[in-house]
Amino acid sequence: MLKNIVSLALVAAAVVGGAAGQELQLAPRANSKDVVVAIAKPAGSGIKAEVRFIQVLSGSGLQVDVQVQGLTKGEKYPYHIHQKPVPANGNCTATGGHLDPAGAAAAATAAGGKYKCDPANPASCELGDLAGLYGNMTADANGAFVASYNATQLAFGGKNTILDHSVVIHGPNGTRLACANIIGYILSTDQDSAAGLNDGESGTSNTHSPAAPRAVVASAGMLLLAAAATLF
Ligand SMILES: *[C@@H]1O[C@H](CO)[C@@H](O)[C@H](O)[C@H]1NC(C)=O
Ligand SMILES: *[C@@H]1O[C@H](CO)[C@@H](O)[C@H](O)[C@H]1NC(C)=O
Ligand SMILES: *[C@@H]1O[C@H](CO)[C@@H](O)[C@H](O)[C@H]1NC(C)=O
Ligand SMILES: *[C@@H]1O[C@H](CO)[C@@H](O)[C@H](O)[C@H]1NC(C)=O
Ligand SMILES: [Cu+2]
Repeated sequence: MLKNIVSLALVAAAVVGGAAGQELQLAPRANSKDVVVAIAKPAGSGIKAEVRFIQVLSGSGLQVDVQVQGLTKGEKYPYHIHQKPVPANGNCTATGGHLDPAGAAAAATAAGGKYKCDPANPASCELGDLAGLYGNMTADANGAFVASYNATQLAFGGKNTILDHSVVIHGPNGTRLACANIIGYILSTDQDSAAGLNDGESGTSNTHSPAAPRAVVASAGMLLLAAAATLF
């Protein structure tokens, strides 16, 4: 268990250093299972952010690591996972509304009320309402914000998948200041699966010699394969 936490931390550190598609060096892991991560790097309006989603090896959900620079101290910045990807021209308005597969917002409206996320009752919250569930971004004296939490409802597959969606950071008045697509990666110490090919190995055994760990940018389909191979 402790080893898993340590490897996840190392994996996360390794990912930050690398650009998309570039080979990344990973620390040896306690077992040969692939780790699936996804990263969004919203930038704009003087804000630079990185939001990492890391598969939690035990239990459900994703660990979310948020790092932001360029905020104004004293202001509150809501942020969410939005439904649609960011188009090539970077237009944050084109990302549509919040990711809400269970229809929490519609349910609130149908009940005659206004949507309000009560973190004590996650069912009242849109799946993508990260600020509502875990708090707004706020700046320290250096204009930075850091947070880390486990979002048990988020997933890399199924109805609660975050893949093919985007992260949007709003200003205090709701303006969309920065946005980016959520890009998935498979991190593996296994050369075959690092190339996105499921070699059919099951369980925790790995008959491969420990090849140089690699990471690849993954499509949603590849991530689903890897997630399935990891979880079951
Ligand atoms: C941005 O997207 C919105 C919503 O799709 C659209 O109405 C607007 O015209 C777009 N703006 C630009 C500059 O493309
Ligand atoms: C998330 O959950 C995992 C597994 O239980 C745990 O190892 C990790 O420390 C948790 N992360 C946070 C930020 O609470
Ligand atoms: C909202 O705030 C942004 C800065 O966060 C500012 O540029 C914009 O003019 C504001 N919009 C309105 C309608 O006040
Ligand atoms: C988050 O920030 C928004 C915009 O400033 C504000 O309307 C909302 O009340 C804040 N939420 C919390 C829980 O502070
Ligand atoms: Cu939003």
